[in-house]
Amino acid sequence: MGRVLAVIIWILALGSVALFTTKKWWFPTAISSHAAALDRQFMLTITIVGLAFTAAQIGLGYMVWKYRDTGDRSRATYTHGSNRLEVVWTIVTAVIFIGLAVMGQSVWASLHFNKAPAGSFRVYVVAQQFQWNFHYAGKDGVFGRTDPKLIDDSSLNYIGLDDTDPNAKDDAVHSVLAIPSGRPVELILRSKDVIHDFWVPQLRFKQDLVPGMEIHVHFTANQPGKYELACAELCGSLHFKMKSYMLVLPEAEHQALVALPQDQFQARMTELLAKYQLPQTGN
Ligand SMILES: [Cu+2]
Repeated sequence: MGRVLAVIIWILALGSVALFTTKKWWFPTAISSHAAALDRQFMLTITIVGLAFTAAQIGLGYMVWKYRDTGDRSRATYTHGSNRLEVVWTIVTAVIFIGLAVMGQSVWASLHFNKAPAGSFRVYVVAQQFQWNFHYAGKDGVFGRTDPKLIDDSSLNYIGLDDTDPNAKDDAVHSVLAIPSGRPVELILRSKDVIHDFWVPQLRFKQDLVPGMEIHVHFTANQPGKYELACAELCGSLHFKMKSYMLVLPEAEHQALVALPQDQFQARMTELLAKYQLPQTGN
């Protein structure tokens, strides 16, 4: 029985590793400028963790095999172990994992902690159960005033935009995120109710939206197209419906879109959504 268990452990371990090494299920093709560095870090981390996992499982199977019940009724012996070994592998493990964490934070921190570059295209993202609202500044590039007291979902004023503010006249609010290709984008993330999470797998970008907080993040997408945008935080009973699209548009097409007045903006967005196709799955 001990041998069977050992072999099962090895098969399960190698099967798990094969799921990753064959890359049958893998990330979609990346479309952001930081993605290469992030994917490199991911590969490094998963390779080191994978090697440690494989070694540990092979060792576990070996112990199960070697110390199986052979029916000779010999008594087990107690050993206290080795303090030196304990210290060595604790330090080695700590160095590896702290090293990976320190290396990994540089890309992440550059997008989450640093200020967005000057000239970034800015969008306010207001999440709510269960939809995305993207607030565009319009032709003047200045956001109209918003006030939580003016929020009225029944009249479609989801973000509380103050119509009396002159800067709000050319603003547009839409459920789809449209950003320029090749130009930095700054998102200012807010939530009206619970924690939501902005996630576009191709962007290699994921960030929570937290009620009461205004979270600034930035990135640059460089591949025009239509991409699925999901809420990646279980935010309520209709969480699964909280999805939308992100359109990455060539700069000129994007500039023309955001300069349109609100009603034409909505119509143009519908056209653009039909014009661009989602990437083929599995790539
Ligand atoms: Cu959500």
